Amino acid sequence: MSEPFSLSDFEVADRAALRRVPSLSTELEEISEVEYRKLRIEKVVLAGVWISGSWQEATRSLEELARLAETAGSIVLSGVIQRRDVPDTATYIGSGKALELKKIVAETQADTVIFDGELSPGQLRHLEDTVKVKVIDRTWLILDIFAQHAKSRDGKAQVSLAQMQYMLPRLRGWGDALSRQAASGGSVGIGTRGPGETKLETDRRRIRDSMVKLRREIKEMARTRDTQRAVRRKSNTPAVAIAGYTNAGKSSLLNRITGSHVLVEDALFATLDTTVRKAQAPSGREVTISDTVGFVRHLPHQLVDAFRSTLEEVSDADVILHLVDASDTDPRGQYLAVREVLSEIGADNIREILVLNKIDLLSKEQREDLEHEFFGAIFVSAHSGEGFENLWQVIESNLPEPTIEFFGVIPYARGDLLAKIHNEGKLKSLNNLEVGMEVEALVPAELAHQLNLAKV
Ligand SMILES: Nc1nc2c(ncn2[C@@H]2O[C@H](COP(=O)(O)OP(=O)(O)OP(=O)(O)O)[C@@H](O)[C@H]2O)c(=O)[nH]1
Ligand SMILES: [Mg+2]
Repeated sequence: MSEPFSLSDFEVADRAALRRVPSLSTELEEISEVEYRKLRIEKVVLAGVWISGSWQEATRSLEELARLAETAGSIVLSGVIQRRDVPDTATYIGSGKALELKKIVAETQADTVIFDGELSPGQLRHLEDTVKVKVIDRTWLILDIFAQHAKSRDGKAQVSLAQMQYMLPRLRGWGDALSRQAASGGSVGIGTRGPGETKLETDRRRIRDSMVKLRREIKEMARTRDTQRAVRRKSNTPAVAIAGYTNAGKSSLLNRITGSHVLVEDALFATLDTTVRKAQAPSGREVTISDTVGFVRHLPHQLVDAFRSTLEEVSDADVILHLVDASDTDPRGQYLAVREVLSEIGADNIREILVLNKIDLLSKEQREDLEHEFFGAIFVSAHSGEGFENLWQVIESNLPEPTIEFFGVIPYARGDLLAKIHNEGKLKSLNNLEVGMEVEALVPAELAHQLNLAKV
């Protein structure tokens, strides 16, 4: 997976020698269409259209699609890009190209074609009818990766909901033969179907029912998380959220700052669940730092919707560390894609610190170019630790200021309050008097209240 994918690298004949997965046709009668779509995508051909931008951008996009496909566990056999002014309404790539694709599929014995975009239900149907194998798009591929990586109950529910939402308008049913067979009391899903209901209708009904249930579950889980966040907020600890493109090094950054051991992997979407940890800034002030799911170009809006409550960790933060992989071929593209999602989740007004990570991989010239391009950004390496002192300084200067002035004398026995001032506020002066400690500080409201109660 670490090898960059190159379209010309593939020896089609070589790959075709691989054993073909046994045909799915016999299984189709036993499973619902949703399950069929979820079947492991094994040997794939990629197809994209080049509409705007440079040729380089078009290939880069297909290369990223290949990485996504590999992350989902497939072997990429071949890839095609078609130049068009607009995608074809019926077949996305155009009917001529679709026939060409059919030939490539037959030659390579691929079992799936993945399109680099989101296909309309009609396009999906046309293309499946033409190429005669399963057709999926970038959106479904990303949903599939999320489904494979989701671990928590919460994450699984959110992904399932997104998958169903995507699937509902795209269900095809398996043709008349199958529904007739079912209607006449065949072996398909006995007892699950009302009188006269086709398999397609049954699938639709099942999905709608499950979606209602999932929405309810997700809401309940979100409530628990809201409560936890409310507790953290009440303690006046500023919240710093790490956001960024998938594989930018967000989990690595969290681990370095907080000494945690969140899974770090050279894979897309390694992290789906949010981790929140406490950390202490060099001045002693406490903050929480959260690591969460990464973003990608054209992140499916179904996912953004379903993950909205998870992403509140970001949209509710005081400061966002926007992490960009400086060693990527297109850091600006990553940056823009993340900005887009941030604005979609209503986080574009939050203070944002731009951090370019993985500078240990850059040459001197590359670094200078990026320093010029991303003027004012912080350059770090989560691996070597370079730049972290500076990063902390910038984080601290962006934390919300404690607002209440306190001046008074607190008893020596209340060292706990002094510690709190260090953690949550700013100590301006400290005089040790006979009766106690004379303190001048800027503190949050809650702590000001406690200090006033303890004052001598
Ligand atoms: N050379 C180098 N590699 C890094 C650095 N930071 C992270 N990596 C590598 O980049 C890959 C991704 O790191 P993660 O921390 O998992 O990235 P992430 O942003 O959490 O990724 P997802 O959770 O998958 O979105 C891993 O192979 C890391 O070892 C760095 O500063 N330098
Ligand atoms: Mg991660």
